[in-house]
Amino acid sequence: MNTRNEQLFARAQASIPGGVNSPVRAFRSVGGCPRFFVAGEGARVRDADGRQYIDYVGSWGPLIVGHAHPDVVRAVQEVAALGLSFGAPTEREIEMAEQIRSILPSIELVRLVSSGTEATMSAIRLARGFTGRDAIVKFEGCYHGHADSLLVKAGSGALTFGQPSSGGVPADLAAHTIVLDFNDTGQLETTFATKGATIAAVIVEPVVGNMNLIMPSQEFLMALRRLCSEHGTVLIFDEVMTGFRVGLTGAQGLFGIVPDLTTLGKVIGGGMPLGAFGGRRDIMERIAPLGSVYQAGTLSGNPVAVAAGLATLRLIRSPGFYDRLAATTRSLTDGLAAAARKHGVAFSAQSVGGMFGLYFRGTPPSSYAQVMECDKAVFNRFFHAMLEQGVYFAPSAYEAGFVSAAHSDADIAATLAAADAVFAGLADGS
Ligand code: KE4
Repeated sequence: MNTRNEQLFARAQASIPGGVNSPVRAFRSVGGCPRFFVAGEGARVRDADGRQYIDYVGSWGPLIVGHAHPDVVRAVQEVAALGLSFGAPTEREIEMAEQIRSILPSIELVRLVSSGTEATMSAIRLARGFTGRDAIVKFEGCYHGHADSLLVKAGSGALTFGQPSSGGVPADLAAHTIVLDFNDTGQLETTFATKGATIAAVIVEPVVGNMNLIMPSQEFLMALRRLCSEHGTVLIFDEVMTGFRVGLTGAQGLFGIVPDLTTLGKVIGGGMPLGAFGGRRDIMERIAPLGSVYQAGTLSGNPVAVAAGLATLRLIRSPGFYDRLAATTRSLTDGLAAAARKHGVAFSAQSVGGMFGLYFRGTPPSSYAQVMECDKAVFNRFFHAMLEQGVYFAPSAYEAGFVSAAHSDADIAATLAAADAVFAGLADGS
């Protein structure tokens, strides 16, 4: 007898490519049938078969205060009742821009958009317009959304399906994208020594979340900053995932690096469609209507999305929010590593703020090559076994995980109890 999830998946595939509106949701790399969720509350979600899961995806990062937080829902209801969109400026957008600037002082001017992809696509065009150069640098395994220039050796869903370089991207456009190895400072130095004068921008996930969680070396980030300054290259920190996630001031605050531009998304919308890009005034003033670099959006700064974001920012700015979030996340990763060790499973885990990585290798990877050494088959068995136990991790070995303020000690304890049984099963090959 087919489950409701299976019935919905079959129906979805009749009308939607792969049955999903974003590829990584399709369970293609872990196998099996995606769960169709009907409701979320706090740290938990419920699927079409009525099964509940402790959720460590949180819509891929936005739900840092948990599902359906009453303050966020109320803000959305109140603002929606006043009108969903005007295509004209509203005071709330100014408040959001002021909030972002007060939290991230590297941002002097900021433009709101409707997704992380729009933010990074716009930032790349702006850097090219500002410098008059065409080449950009990205790093293998990093994912910055699906703009053409950035779908070259990308991470996340592209990596998950083994198509890191997408079809449909013209070769003479992809030729302007130089792909280097994350954390390889020597290669960076060499590239800038020979091509620095041609490079418009470097775009980087300062803490990588799209080839699983990879931490940067301080040396690498400092070299990035120094080399970009020396060669007049725009340094873009793509903080769509790390912004307000690894700490209130993102990776730039954590590592003390001042980027020229920052891209944001996810948390700033609290689950609603909102992204942003911003940074140095002299660069941002090149954006239309002030400058020659065009960028626009019917729903940019949408009042309802901004209301959800503002309610979320109010909650995350409460005293001790990130200390508690980091402690909860660390108790998860420490507990999982202890359970794996107890059963002799080759496993490691790490966390930063409310974000974590799980690896089926003895130590956390620090490069794309080391990520490729992780045992993906064992991860897939772990993923499904945990799903059966009512714990929902990202359906891909190449994604980071997320904890919310709604995850209680009881949720972590329940997760670790499930993991103990699962690691025991993995150890005896079941
Ligand atoms: P969106 O266009 O999906 O809002 O943002 C693109 C993006 C840009 N930069 C970074 C660092 C990102 O992580 C993302 C999107 N992240 C993925 C999860 N790894 C979104 C999930 C999906 O593609 O469905």
